[in-house]
Amino acid sequence: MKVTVLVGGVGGARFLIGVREMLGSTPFPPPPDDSGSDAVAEHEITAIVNVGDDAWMHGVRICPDLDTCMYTLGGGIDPERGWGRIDESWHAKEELAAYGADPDWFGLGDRDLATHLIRTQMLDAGYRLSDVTAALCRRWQPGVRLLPATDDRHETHVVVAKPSGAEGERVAIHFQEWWVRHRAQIDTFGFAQVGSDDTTAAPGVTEAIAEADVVLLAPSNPVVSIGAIVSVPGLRAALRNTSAPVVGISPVIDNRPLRGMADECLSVLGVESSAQGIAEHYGPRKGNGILDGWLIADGDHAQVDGMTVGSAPLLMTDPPTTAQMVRAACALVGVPTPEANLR
Ligand code: FO1
Repeated sequence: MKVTVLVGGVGGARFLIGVREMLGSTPFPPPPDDSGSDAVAEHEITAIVNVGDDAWMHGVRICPDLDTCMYTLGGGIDPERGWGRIDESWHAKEELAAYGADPDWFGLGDRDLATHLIRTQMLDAGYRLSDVTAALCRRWQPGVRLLPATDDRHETHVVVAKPSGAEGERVAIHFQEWWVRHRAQIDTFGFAQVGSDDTTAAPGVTEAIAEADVVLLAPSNPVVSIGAIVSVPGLRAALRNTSAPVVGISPVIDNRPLRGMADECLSVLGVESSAQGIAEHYGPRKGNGILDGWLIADGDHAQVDGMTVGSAPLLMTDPPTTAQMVRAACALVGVPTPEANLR
């Protein structure tokens, strides 16, 4: 079966672990087909990854959500932080700060820096972000096809009250500055995608949505992760037109996000940070929204006309538990899935 997942951030990466647990690995990058074998793999997992968090810092291109997925699936992630590399050191960051180089608030790890240097060199050489991602995954072998939502610049910037500005003065800052430096604790008025005017979906992205047996929206931040992906021209239409059912997994339990700041982002848009509020925000495909199914945490409640709502335990404690969440999401819309191979 073909499963396509829209993901961002730490929650999204953890969710992909569960999809891979259920279906097994999808070789990525694909092996050179010198084998001539036209054997079609039984299952295929494609992740469409948010690039709204991406930023140029200290002369390198940083892609937090792509790297979080790549490191988490490839076994290189720092599990406590949920981002960056395990066994990390921060000498380059300290040296940059000693020079007074800005920004000094962003955690650039030494091991992580190698990823950004390779990526920056390849981008400078003219490779697209999707090619760069496949090349980096030659080392990490994530077992899931990782596609950036777009190869174009499509950064999330945040409109805030200008720090030490005149009353009512506003300024747009990069999402990373809002998220890391200010921890969202600043008067915030909205989000905007900044980048090229002719942003298009990366190669394979709309096909992965159109040809899927099921499309899943991971329990990622509905605004700056899922929202930033869906804001790529053509993606909302692809979701509304695919023959595959589209199922969202709620990012809240007991109407609170596990980690991250989904509630901060939702409140900026005036959306209630609850299973009900987020369901209405995504909307039913039978209306002008993007969901057919909505899987919420046991104990939470949601009811939206045109949307099939189900509940399950949503705490992603380990891969088999997360795999059960994936099965529950597929079952909600009648998509059969392989049973847990009882070890
Ligand atoms: N998050 C932080 O809270 N503090 C950091 O210093 C930080 C550095 C960082 C470096 C590379 C990277 O890939 C991610 C990093 N993150 C950091 C996480 C990132 O800001 C957010 O988790 C995502 O952008 C939101 O999903």
